[in-house]
Amino acid sequence: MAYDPNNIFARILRGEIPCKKEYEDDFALAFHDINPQAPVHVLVIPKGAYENMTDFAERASDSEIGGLFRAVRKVSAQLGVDGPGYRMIANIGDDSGSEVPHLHIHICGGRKLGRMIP
Ligand code: DGP
Repeated sequence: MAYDPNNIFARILRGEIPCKKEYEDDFALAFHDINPQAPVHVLVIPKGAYENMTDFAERASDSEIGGLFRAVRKVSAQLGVDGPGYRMIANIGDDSGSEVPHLHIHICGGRKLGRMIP
């Protein structure tokens, strides 16, 4: 499926829709989830147009891939969850329940998280 340039996160990247920004650099933007599932719930997205992790792994440059994961690390430190721990989630495809077709890594933490491996 082709990337939809009008998905909600593409519009956030273009500044057409506001977000509560936590972090930004050349490769990534991080903002607070609109419907938080934990005391800390932030989404980290690449600036490039990638639908999900499959698309990203296939088409993104090594710099973009490194940049996204370094941003996750910086955001976790900035939010203070790197010490106590946190969970990264990237939903892919229909079975995962993924809603927004722009790659996003959820960072969830700030409390003890239940086991979630199905
Ligand atoms: P997923 O199910 O993995 O596709 O997660 C999508 C997440 O995006 C979900 O937790 C809610 C969040 N979300 C959806 N629309 C918006 C929005 O307009 N702003 C923000 N900040 N988050 C959004």
